[in-house]
Amino acid sequence: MKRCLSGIKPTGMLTLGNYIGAIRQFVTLQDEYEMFIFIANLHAITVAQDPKELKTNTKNLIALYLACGLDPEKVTLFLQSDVKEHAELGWILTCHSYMGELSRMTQYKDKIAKGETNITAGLFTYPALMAGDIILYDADVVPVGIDQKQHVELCRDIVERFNNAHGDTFTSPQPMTPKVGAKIMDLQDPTKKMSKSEDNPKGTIALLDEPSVARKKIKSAITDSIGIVQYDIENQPGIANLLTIHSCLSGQSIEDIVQQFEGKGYGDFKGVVAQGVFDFLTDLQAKHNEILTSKIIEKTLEEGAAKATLVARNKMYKVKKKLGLQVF
Ligand code: AQP
Repeated sequence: MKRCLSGIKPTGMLTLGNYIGAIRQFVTLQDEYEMFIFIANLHAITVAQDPKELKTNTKNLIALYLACGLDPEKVTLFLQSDVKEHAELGWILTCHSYMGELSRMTQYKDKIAKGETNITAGLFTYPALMAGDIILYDADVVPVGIDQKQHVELCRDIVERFNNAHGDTFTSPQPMTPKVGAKIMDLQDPTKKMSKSEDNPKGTIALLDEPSVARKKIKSAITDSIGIVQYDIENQPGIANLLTIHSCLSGQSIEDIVQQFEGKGYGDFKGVVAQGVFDFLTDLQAKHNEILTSKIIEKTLEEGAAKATLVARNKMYKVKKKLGLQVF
């Protein structure tokens, strides 16, 4: 069985973008692959985190993984920091990455472009840690939203370099992005990605938003003056984004939705999208609350860490031998 790995940072409230671009894929892939899904808490601390909030976000994230349909019987679900080998391999791969390639990574480049000055060394080197996360398990595929594709490509370069230098050691992973929904956009600025650490909550639907608040956010999403419900990402990015959201949540194709709203206005369209989001969140949050009050989170993380550690330790032994770090 081929292996699949991915993770999400517990850096805030998970958004509809995280669900549509990432978690939804994890759920469909869990029957096909041997899956490793983790909570990327070592990545979260590349920017300052309030420890209390980080703990809450971590619990919410694991509960949301489960509420969205990940089955701990099929998937190894774990906390990155519980498996020490992530940090260990991350360091080794940092020593196999070049400053030039790391400085071309979008997150770092964007922060530099915005003139941010308090960028940590961790934020600069985290793509090497991410490469380690993936190849520690010899993952064949990595389901990600489009923003993370670049990091998987970098991982492939590092694997090639490492394997050339030390002999065949790691599997080269393939990024996997969904055909529809690889980049859900901000509702107030549909030219930029919906992000959980966005300052303006109006443009973002958090999975734990009050459903009625989420409904209002959809209804006040920025659109255009063209007035036709059609998929035109360049001239109608707001409508294209709403069509994508509705298609992913309802399972209808974009073409079918466009046909359904022929001759109708944006008000009607937004009303239906908003109701879909409301229903989705209501159902998800009921499951999430049930999971939070059970003991399943603790058990899932404990068992997941034990299973992941077995694989990771075995791999690290081989890596250290190749590098001359393992003497006996
Ligand atoms: N808007 C999005 N549309 C589609 N996919 C998305 N992802 C994130 N936002 C969208 C995908 O979710 C996975 C986990 O992302 P992450 O939290 O580890 O990192 P991120 O991409 O940096 O997500 P955020 O929400 O933007 O976090 P912050 O604000 O903390 O930086 C990834 O597969 C990502 O592609």
